[in-house]
Amino acid sequence: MTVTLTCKEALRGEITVPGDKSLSHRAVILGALAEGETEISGFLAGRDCLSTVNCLRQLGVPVVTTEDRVIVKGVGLEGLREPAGILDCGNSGTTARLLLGVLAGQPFFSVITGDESLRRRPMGRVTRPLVQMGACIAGRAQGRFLPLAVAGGRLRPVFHRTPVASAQLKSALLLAGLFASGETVVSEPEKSRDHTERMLAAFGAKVACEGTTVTIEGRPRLKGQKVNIPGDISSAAFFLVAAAITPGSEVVVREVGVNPTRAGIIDVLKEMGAELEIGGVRVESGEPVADIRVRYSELAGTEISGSLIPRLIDELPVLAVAALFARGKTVIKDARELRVKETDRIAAVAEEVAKLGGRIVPTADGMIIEGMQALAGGTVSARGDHRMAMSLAVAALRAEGPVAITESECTDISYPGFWQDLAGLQKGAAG
Ligand code: SPQ
Repeated sequence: MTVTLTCKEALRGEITVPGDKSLSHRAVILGALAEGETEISGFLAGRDCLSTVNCLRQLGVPVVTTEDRVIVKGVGLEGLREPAGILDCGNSGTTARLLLGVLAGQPFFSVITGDESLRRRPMGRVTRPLVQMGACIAGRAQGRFLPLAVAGGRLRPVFHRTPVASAQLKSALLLAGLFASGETVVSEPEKSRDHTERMLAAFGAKVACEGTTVTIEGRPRLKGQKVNIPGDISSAAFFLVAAAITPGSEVVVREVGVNPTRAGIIDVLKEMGAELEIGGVRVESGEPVADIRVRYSELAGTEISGSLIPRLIDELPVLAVAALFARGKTVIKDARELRVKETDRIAAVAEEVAKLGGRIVPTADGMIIEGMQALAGGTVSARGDHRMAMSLAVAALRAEGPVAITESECTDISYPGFWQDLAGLQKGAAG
């Protein structure tokens, strides 16, 4: 699908974005491993989370979806059954890595795979420690890429120091730790998003967090919960940046998750001079939630590096777009992980923006962007990467001519309804 954006209109109005993707995956997985029912509201019905639901169904977990709720009939830690077919994670790295942690602890055989993009993404960081815990995992390049065959079983707890700050790696090991007797410890170089720890504790697991180290005690009894999932800050990010860089804009995004381990974009946009107001802060299902108001203002370049990176890793492509229109230089570093996402997001954003006449200089672990650039119209490709599609849509709002974005249907992966919501906010300005 190609979407063509033609107008340089401001964005005005209020919006709630779909539920948080990371939380949606975790809620159905923990619901499956718990005893009793888990009732989830705000579940993201995007392609990635539906891949997780389908895999869980194949593992024998009844999951019922109604118009506004997902009900997971938990089977308990011992209740999953051997899948008759291959578990397909589609485009979702979170599904693959978190389920690998679960499958490692099962007394049965399973095969797990994904789409072309996911089959290129690194899995060795997860399979290596799971093998150390006692799982047998075989696959291409010594188990570094999907498809992977897992013969799980009795796991022993480990102390694992992760080479990268990755919530998926940490979560895979914590989930495997549920099936090991004793304490599994995961220590990261920087703190990655802590949704798994928070939700495990809410479901009744014994989890202790100290700095960048998490300890989980194995073999707990998890109890089904009611989980309310807030809007996804990674989806809100597109409208926060779009409003901040488009003259005349004012947008309120309601009920967004603002967990500090995810909300680095708020700090960076404020640092760049954006007019952001955070209101109505409250806690829902153990996660902080707020309403965010943003108005257009002139932005200034900044540096984004170090411990900030895991707090906004998925927002870097759209922040690179913001930097194109800021005064001065923006330097993004320590973000090598961007190269192993759905696409190599450093190369992809630099090459696609270049098609519109913009200049983003890619570096090994980030980007350098001189601000105050002008973009022309043109044709760009989302490359099947949802975050690229939406970042390019934001860039298009400031382009001089029409911008056609090919492969743009991939927004469904994390934000079904994105194009309608964008059009609605543009109409809000027109009306
Ligand atoms: O699930 P997937 O495909 O890996 O999704 C992405 C995204 O842009 O939506 C990354 F491509 O988000 C990851 C994120 O980058 C979701 C995630 C999680 O839910 O735990 C953690 C981050 O990945 P990682 O590798 O740093 O753990």
